[in-house]
Amino acid sequence: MSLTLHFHPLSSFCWKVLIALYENGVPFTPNPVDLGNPAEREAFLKLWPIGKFPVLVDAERRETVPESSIIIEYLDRHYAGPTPLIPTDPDRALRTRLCDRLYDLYVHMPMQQIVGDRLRPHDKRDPLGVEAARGRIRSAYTMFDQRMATGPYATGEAFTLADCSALPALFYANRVEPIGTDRPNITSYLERLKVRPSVMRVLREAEPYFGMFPEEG
Ligand SMILES: N[C@@H](CCC(=O)N[C@@H](CS)C(=O)NCC(=O)O)C(=O)O
Repeated sequence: MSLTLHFHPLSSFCWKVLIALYENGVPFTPNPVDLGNPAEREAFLKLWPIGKFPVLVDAERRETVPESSIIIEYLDRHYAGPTPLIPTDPDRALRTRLCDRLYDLYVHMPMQQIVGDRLRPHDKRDPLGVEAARGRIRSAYTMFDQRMATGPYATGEAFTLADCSALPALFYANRVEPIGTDRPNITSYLERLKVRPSVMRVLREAEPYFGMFPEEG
């Protein structure tokens, strides 16, 4: 098999890529990485010195591809399947990439900041940073709720890269900063995504690890 995905089943950015792989039934070898294990960490850092997963290795094309959005573009270009993840129309492609950026930067990363803060010792926590992150997520929820008024997917009729980004971002952000009842469009969008077969598979595979998610406190 040509493709190996270095990942962790609980990692939200890895979910993005797993959803894309499952959408198109792309065969790959999963390599779960435990960054807490010194030998695995060292091997992973040799592969990708930034040390963040997911990383896709394509043995046949001799490519090591980091960064979830870039991996999805790579898969779409070289391992296309029934679900095109980047629209062929350039303007629609641009809107898709914009939506992917917006979910990553204003929902996913602030969510990571809040979760990361919970893992710190109490005297090293950053309540102001966490409050700012919560505010950023809330503004993004409101913006996405307005953008989702048409749906059914993030950029319209077709499931794309933007939906691969939206699901992990909204799923975990909703746990740390609940979407609430006053944003019906993204609430129903998230529920719609959760029953997509690719997403159901990712959630099922992550379930044994959910106990590792740090709760508030
Ligand atoms: N911009 C990166 C972000 C990747 C990322 O933040 N991955 C997290 C897991 S969700 C990670 O590797 N964390 C481990 C660490 O930072 O040590 C992407 O889109 O792939």
